[in-house]
Amino acid sequence: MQHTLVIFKPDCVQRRLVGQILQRFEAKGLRIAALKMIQVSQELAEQHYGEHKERPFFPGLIQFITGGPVVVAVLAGPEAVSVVRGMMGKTSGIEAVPGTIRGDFSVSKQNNLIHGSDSPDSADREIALWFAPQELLDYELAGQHWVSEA
Ligand code: 3AN
Repeated sequence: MQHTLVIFKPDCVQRRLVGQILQRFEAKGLRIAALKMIQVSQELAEQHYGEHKERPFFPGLIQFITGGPVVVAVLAGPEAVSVVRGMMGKTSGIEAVPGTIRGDFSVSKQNNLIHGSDSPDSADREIALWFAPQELLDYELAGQHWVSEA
């Protein structure tokens, strides 16, 4: 069982797509382990996107992610990191394949609706950045054995 961090970015909230996209993850069989809406601070944004600090799009990215409220979640399931990445599609909504979230809802590189951790190590780092340990809930879903083996 793996955990991954998903951010429903400000464009997702503003376009009223949070419910629809969260629904895809639930329908897939992932469990919501944590969920909240927050206004991202400059500091959290810079920490989260630290690896892109030198990139030309960094200032715009920070402005974008702090530009309105986000919904942030921890999703749990077998291979949750790669399952979510696959469902997201390529970074650019223009290149993302139809059927993926970005392929279906985005035509932008920056305004691509959601973030998902890109590796289990990133997931650990990001979950610790966005959530306090007590915000993650460990519970059983009814009928889970009909969804997955683990
Ligand atoms: P992903 O979200 O697919 O893992 P990353 O980690 O390469 O993509 O980039 C992080 C975020 O930076 C993207 N989600 C997107 O919002 C923004 N971004 C990436 N590349 C560009 C770009 N060329 N121009 C503008 N924004 C970008």
